[in-house]
Amino acid sequence: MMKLCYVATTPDVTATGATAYSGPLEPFFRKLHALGYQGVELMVRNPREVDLPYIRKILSENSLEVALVNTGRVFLDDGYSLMLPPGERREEARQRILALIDFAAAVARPAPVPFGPQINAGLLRGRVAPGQNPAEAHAWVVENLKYVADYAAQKGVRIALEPINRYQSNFVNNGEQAVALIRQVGMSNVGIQMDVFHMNIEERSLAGSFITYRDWITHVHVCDTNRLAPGQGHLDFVEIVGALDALGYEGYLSAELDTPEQERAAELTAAHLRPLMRQ
Ligand code: LER
Ligand code: MN
Repeated sequence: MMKLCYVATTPDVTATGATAYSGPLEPFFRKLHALGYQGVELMVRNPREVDLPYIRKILSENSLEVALVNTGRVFLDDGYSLMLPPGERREEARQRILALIDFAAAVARPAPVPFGPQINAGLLRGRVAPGQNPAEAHAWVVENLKYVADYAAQKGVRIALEPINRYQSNFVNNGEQAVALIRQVGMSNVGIQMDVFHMNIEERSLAGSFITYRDWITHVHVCDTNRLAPGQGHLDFVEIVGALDALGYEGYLSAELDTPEQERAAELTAAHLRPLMRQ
């Protein structure tokens, strides 16, 4: 059975405007549980600044799993990415990502079924800089992704590579490019996270892409065409949820929304999606 979660930042994320709820976590977790959510996706910048026992306590009190640790702020706020060439910054970036993998393994307990603890590599993979040789940038990503995926495999953590639309990234914009990169990396714990916001821009068909990439998909971000709550734009969630259900997808639908009214959006998301999901 598919499950529903919502993205929330941990307090180490201080920048405003994240595509997530930001604020006191305890009342928000209580609200998510009351609305029928089974999990949360934690958007984390530096896990060393996060009070892990406290987060675990409020998760457990509200029967919530951690579906995935989102790493977008690590790139946006600190500039660390998988595209860095050998050197001091790359070493720092690798250490930060290994810390995020340890955090995912420690916070996602019990591990969510069927995919276990995961971190994503969305914006984290970096952007090819003007004048940079794209083939060289690609090679650094393969090398760094292999390195962190190898560590993640030892910790039982999956990495979900998220295709990002062309207006936010110039590297891996669609499922086809994600699969090609995953094949090059050659690690069985690297899969794909599809985000319907990016898919709506880059893929020919939403349902068709879910079918094509079904063997790789371990997490799905949902929002409507305008990145508001499902139901507030013109995506067909009967088709989206129906397609994933028909494929036997049993992972999370995770609401990643761009709105100042995250609490209201959590209500709207549950009201629109829960009736479409088998309970
Ligand atoms: C960014 O647009 C996004 O979709 C995030 O999930 C990236 O980590
Ligand atoms: Mn996303």
